Amino acid sequence: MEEGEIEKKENKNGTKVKFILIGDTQVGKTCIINQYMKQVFEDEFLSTIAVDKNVKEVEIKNQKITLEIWDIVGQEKYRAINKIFMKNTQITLLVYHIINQESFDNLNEWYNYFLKFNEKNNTVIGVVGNKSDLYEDRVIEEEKGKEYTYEKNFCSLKLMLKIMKVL
Ligand SMILES: Nc1nc2c(ncn2[C@@H]2O[C@H](COP(=O)(O)OP(=O)(O)OP(=O)(O)O)[C@@H](O)[C@H]2O)c(=O)[nH]1
Ligand SMILES: [Mg+2]
Repeated sequence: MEEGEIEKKENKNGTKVKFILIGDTQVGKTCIINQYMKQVFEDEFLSTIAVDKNVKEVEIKNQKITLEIWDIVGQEKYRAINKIFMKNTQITLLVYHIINQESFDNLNEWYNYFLKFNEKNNTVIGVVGNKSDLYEDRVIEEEKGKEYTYEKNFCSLKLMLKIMKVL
């Protein structure tokens, strides 16, 4: 994602930018946020059952921006709570993991859910193929992920949080 794109989506009220991660349970949404906020990685899975907000101040081109990063619920049975937090989002990451076909197939469902609360033109959307360290077991080839992002005109990202921790 380009710095300029973040700036373009800047909130009318100032420099607050709302950022959400959406996708199936276990794709790694909470781990991505923890890696970004605290540079930690947890092997143990603790499913998110209540939406959580993380705040980080960043500086881009001498301008202070407050990122509000929302960690939403992936598990189907608790998902109803998400709708309260979906509106007015400026950056959205659609997350799947490369060893799970269903998490990739469900991206459109997540995207359509997102569109119920947001306009496509008001947000920067990225697609994350997480758990790239498990490439030997991958079922979603990199090309498939790229095809999807080009088709939809999204940004594409590849992450491997576990290895980032080891490095
Ligand atoms: N190998 C590997 N495991 C990962 C990676 N990212 C996350 N995990 C593991 O995947 C599991 C799920 O991670 P979470 O971040 O809790 O998943 P989530 O998407 O927040 O799930 P919900 O909160 O239920 O929606 C955990 O056991 C993590 O340790 C990665 O890049 N590589
Ligand atoms: Mg979570």
